[in-house]
Amino acid sequence: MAAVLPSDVFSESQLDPALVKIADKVRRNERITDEDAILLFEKGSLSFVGSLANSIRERLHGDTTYFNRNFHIEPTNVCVYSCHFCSYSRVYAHRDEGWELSQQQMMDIVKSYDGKPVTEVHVVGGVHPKMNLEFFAELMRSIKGHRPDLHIKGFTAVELDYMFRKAKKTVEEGMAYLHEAGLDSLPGGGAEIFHPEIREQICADKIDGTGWLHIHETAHKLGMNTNATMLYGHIENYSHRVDHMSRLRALQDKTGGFNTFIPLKFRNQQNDMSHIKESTVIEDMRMYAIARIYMDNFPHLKAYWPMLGRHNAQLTLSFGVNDIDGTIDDTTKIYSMAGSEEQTPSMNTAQLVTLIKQARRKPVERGTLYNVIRDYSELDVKEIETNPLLN
Ligand code: V47
Ligand code: SF4
Repeated sequence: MAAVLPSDVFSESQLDPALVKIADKVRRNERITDEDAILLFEKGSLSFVGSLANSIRERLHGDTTYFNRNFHIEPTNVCVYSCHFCSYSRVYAHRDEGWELSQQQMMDIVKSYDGKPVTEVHVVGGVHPKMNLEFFAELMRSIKGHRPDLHIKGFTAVELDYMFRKAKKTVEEGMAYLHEAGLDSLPGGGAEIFHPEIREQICADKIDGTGWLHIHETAHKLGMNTNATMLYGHIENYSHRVDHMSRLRALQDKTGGFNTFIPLKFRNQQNDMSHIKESTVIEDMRMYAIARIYMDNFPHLKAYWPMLGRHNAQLTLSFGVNDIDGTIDDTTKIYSMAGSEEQTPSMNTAQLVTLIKQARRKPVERGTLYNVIRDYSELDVKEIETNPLLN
């Protein structure tokens, strides 16, 4: 698909002059300011921001759309924290209503993928007071001992902060220890909204924004890549979103260690914030588009389909997104419990490839660090379905 520049689509005489200036910056490949981003949120129509974002996406990646083959391990949903948006966790006193996996049970999950072409395990869960640094270092060693080539993307900054403090280690010491044990990279969770005005209302008791950024910076210094998320569409306003993205963009300027930015749509089922209406699909697409325009130093923008639903994730491919995460294989509960359309999130390779091809994009399987594993654009879906190495 050829990149369509905004000037081809809009009659600029009808546009707010400030929006025209932003379009010019994008055309010249210049960074937009925080004020520009707020203006885009306030005044940029879906087609305006979408066309700008699409031109950036096509400049960076052409039609390439990445996915990976992965599964999750969620060691527990017992959590010492009580984030109001969380539908998933159970307090320690009610742990009988939740789950706590043993090392053996987690290794059984890993072993159930023996012979299957997955490349990544994503380990994420609640913050359990008894699952400590040593417990997780042992898990890392066992996974690597069993399957050394499996990339371990694990633990939000929230989980890491708790386990390092409990083990009386500095962030530097704790991170180096887990990395040595086998942890390869960090997922982007726990970021929510950094601004204290919002963070104190939705997740006051866990690590603050500065602490989250410090943990990711430390990982980057050790040569590990990480992701970053933002939980949007609840009580925050546009300036809180821009503040959040601005802190991430500044850290990325410093370290270059982030791979992908993942806006996460707030889902409102079975949590303390259920009275808040969810964002509309139009607002979701505008969010992705503005993220692509503003986060100029993030190579990738991901739509996480188990949370957004596969059809809306497909739509984001026209609004700046170039990655839709992975096969998942029904191994995560965070989003089904929060009311996502995806109650048993699982897509095989053929389904992911079809989803991407229907959007007229080029499906490419990647490793966690965006190394290309296979280009599926020329492969027929039947061929994928019948080849056990491909599906
Ligand atoms: O930090 C919790 C979010 C995150 C809700 O890095 C909710 O590749 C919406 O970060 N509505 C954890 N979101 C998951 C995460 C993630 C997922 C997939 C890929 C990657 C990656 C990271 O889930 C939490 C929180 O922001 N979350 N509850 C909810 N009701
Ligand atoms: Fe615990 Fe994470 Fe849920 Fe917060 S979002 S309560 S830290 S599991």
